[in-house]
Amino acid sequence: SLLFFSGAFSFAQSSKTINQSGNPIFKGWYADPDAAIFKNKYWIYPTYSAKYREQVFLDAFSSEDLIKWQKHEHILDTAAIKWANKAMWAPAIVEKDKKYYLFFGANDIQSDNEVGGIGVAVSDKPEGPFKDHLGKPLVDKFYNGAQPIDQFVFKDKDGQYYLIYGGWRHCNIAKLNKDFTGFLPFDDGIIFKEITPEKYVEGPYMFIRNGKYYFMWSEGGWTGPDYSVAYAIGDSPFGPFKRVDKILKQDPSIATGAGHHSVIINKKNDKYYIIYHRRPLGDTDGNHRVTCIDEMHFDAEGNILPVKITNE
Ligand code: FUB
Repeated sequence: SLLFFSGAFSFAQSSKTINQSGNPIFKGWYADPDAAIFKNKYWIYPTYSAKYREQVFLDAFSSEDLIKWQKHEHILDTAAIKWANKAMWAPAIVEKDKKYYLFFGANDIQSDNEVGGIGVAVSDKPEGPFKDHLGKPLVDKFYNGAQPIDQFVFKDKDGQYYLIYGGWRHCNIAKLNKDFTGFLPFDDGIIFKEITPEKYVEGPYMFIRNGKYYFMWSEGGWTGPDYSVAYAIGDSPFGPFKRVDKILKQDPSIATGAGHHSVIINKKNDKYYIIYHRRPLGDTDGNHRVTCIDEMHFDAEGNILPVKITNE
């Protein structure tokens, strides 16, 4: 577990700084956390977990020590994104050429005839304000059956950025162009390559460890107790990815439905942390999701060990 101080929660006087020891790491209903480190600070970009029509903005959180979290309100909202009107989901942040790009889903489109999909916003600072980068979605259709949501931006060893995304049990990877305004075709001319592993539902994530590509995703129904995270290991970002196992799931003594995660790697001490959301025990509101951090360990062969979810 990620325990720096023991004892009860203590909240700092400022309404925007939360000094909280333990999980959840900050107050409020926040899901789908994407974590990053910018200039010696940890940043978390989550979904504001409310009803569809209330999901019209994104907040971010920053911390120097993973204990005191500063809330940055409305770093992006639908006033800046004219084509978006609800369901602003699952941000994915990336820094490139001194700019911060925030990829997000909006409108939860159910067909190619609706307006919405995956958008890109840009700012000079991690706390925003972010502006619409394109004036329209970057992905606005269902390629290979993948709903255009749950984006993750992956930087490969050679510096190439990829968009990995997809709901509705399909996952695509696409090669981003230099200024994130569109995609470059693969050698075979394809733009959206499907890399869906067995049991994949949504929430993809990728990182490299000892030269191997770890691909992780959520399984189960997003409001149910079976919501969880599983993974595969491949030799390239395109796989093939053979599912290894589930590594994050509910614990009936702690919380239910643990999923949609990201990973922080502390290169100084080679520690890995999984940042994810889960639902408090006994709660019946599917949107009551809170953001938590726990440690992630590997065995000698490089397999991810089951994560122990904690209150610490
Ligand atoms: O938060 C909205 C949706 O719920 C996300 O896009 C999914 O991954 C699930 O967490």
